Amino acid sequence: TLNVALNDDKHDLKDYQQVYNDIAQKIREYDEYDEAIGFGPALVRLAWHLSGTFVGPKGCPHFSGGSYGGTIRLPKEAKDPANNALENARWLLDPIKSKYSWISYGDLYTLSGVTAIQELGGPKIKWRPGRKDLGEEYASNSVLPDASRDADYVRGLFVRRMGFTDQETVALIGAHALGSCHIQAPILPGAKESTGPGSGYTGRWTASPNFFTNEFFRLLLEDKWTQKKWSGPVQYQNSDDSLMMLPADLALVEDPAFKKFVQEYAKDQDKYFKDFAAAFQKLLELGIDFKGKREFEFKTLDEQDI
Ligand code: DDH
Repeated sequence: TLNVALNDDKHDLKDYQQVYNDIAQKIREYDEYDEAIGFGPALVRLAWHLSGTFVGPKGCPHFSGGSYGGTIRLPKEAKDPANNALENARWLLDPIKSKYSWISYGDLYTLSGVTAIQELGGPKIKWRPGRKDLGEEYASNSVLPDASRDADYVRGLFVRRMGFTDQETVALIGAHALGSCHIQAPILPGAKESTGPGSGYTGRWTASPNFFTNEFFRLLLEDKWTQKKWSGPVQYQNSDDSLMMLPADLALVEDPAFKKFVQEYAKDQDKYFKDFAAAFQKLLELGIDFKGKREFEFKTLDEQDI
């Protein structure tokens, strides 16, 4: 069980906007990273993998995981194979953590996910601070999703274990509009070699992996997905073999209840953005009681003419 007392509000919107801006500048600075996708998608995945360790449900006195303790920085959790390649995202944020030593890892990593979603053209995500760093005894391992599995598994993990609805589950997985799968972790700026293995899957889900869109849903429905012939893990390719899907992605169109939301989001980007924003905030707050705490909403660099 976690100690979920929140840090006092010593910092205001101005302080957190400054951290947001520094993260956003880093995303801009290293736009050539990972075959010109940049660091945005990796930061979204970092926030999700920190938060998605939650074993709930909310209100149950014996829950574990979630973003509160910032535990993905600790060896037990960092070395979970599901977290391969995320050392790169943490590398990007280390100098920001040094500059703003008052911010906890949980707050910094969740804020970086919010920053990336917004800077890549996604919706505004409401965000709340107050997480505190916890030690290795609170770190998780082996609780993040297995990409080779089906709809029942996905529902078991998101709905029964984490307390999301079917609709929120579909909305969250639509984040796969961003980024790509890696056999080897991308090479860091200034480095010669990869930091280590990736997930073992390969390819991008969409043709615009550095823009947050509802493309993932449209492609799921409109392209033709066949099993890729290769020696790697089972994954799917589209008609011209330019894009990919994981088995757990295709589960969203194999299950009728999930598919209903895929169809809705493919048609209606505004609805998708609204639902994603709410579900992503819920993900970042799993297991934490923020009742009555102020929500912050950040301006993008563009909106500040930076
Ligand atoms: Fe994911 N994801 N994800 N994912 N994910 C991968 C990459 C990215 C699964 C598997 C993989 C979510 C849900 C699931 C992002 C966001 C989100 C990769 C490739 C695999 C594998 C990693 C690599 O090789 O570098 C599975 C399985 C699930 C599931 O739900 C069943 C959710 C909910 C999110 C979210 O953000 C809310 C993003 C972004 C990436 C791209 C990362 C990158 O570096 O690029």
